[in-house]
Amino acid sequence: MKHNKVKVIVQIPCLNEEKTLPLVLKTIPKKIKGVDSVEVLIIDDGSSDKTIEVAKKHGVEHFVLHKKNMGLARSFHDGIDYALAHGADIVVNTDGDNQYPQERIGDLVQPILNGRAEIVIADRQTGKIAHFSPLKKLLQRFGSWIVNKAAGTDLPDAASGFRAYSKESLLRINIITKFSYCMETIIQAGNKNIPIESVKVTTNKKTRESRLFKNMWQHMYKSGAAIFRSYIMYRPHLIFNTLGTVLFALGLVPFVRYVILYFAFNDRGDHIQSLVLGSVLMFAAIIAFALSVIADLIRTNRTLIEDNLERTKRIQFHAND
Ligand SMILES: Nc1nc2c(ncn2[C@@H]2O[C@H](COP(=O)(O)OP(=O)(O)O)[C@@H](O)[C@H]2O)c(=O)[nH]1
Ligand SMILES: [Mg+2]
Repeated sequence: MKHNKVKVIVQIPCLNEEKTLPLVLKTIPKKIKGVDSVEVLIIDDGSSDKTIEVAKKHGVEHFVLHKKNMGLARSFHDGIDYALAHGADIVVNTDGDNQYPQERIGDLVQPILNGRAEIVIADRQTGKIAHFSPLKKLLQRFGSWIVNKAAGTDLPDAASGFRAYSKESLLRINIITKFSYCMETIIQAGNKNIPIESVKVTTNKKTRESRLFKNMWQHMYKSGAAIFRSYIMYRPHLIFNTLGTVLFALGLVPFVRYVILYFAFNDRGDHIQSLVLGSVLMFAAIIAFALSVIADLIRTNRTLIEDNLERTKRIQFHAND
């Protein structure tokens, strides 16, 4: 990093975390090697408990307040905006339920300070977490595998929310979906060739059930939808051309059958059904190929808009001064 003074802002998105927040705040290091100041930012997403009072009592000076619950992705987005506007060089995200070991924030920011990475993700080593069932562990691995495929990365824990982001990476990433910014940031960063590293950590004891997901199936469904959308955004060719090719091949079968029967066997019988089925499948294939072209055109547009957004953010946050 080229800055003389390095400021780290640790942001904690909170929804009614009065019970566990003191633990989180106490374990955030006051000093980090190579860093000049560590400050804490609470994003309160419409808590109805004493989250804000508790945070103030523990010396937190930065707040983003939502009067109404706006969701985690939006909270993350607003926190980033606030942190960059207040001079953060690195933004660390941790949870309010004390799931993550804040003591390790120093290790999390090192790869950024060394210039090796722009994003560092804590690897919770989910395979070793005692309260995760074997099925949940398997699904975690599968989820990470799909995200890595979409991003072109090789990260062990794609769903971990304990992360450090450099200012540079934050200027280039845009949170779009309402859900699962965790995976979205990886897929975007991977596709933009932003270097990501992971650091092994051990999670703390579970303090309560997840509030983001009622159960594993809901988690899977939502993650699946988010990943699918990312594929359509970043790999539209793969999706639509595969679909088109499969439909085309399927459509060819009844056609070929018809032609062979008609010409080779001179069978002039009732085979119009084959022609109809073949035509329908072929048309579907053409639509898929057309969607591929359209998706590609939209992607070109998005790239231009994103470039514009990055330049705007650089001006807004004085990144070029
Ligand atoms: N801003 C915001 N934060 C939330 C919301 N729901 C949960 N959180 C926070 O997101 C973090 C993770 O939530 P948690 O329930 O532990 O989900 P887990 O990641 O599945 O364990 C915690 O810091 C919560 O306070 C929400 O609706 N809005
Ligand atoms: Mg949690």
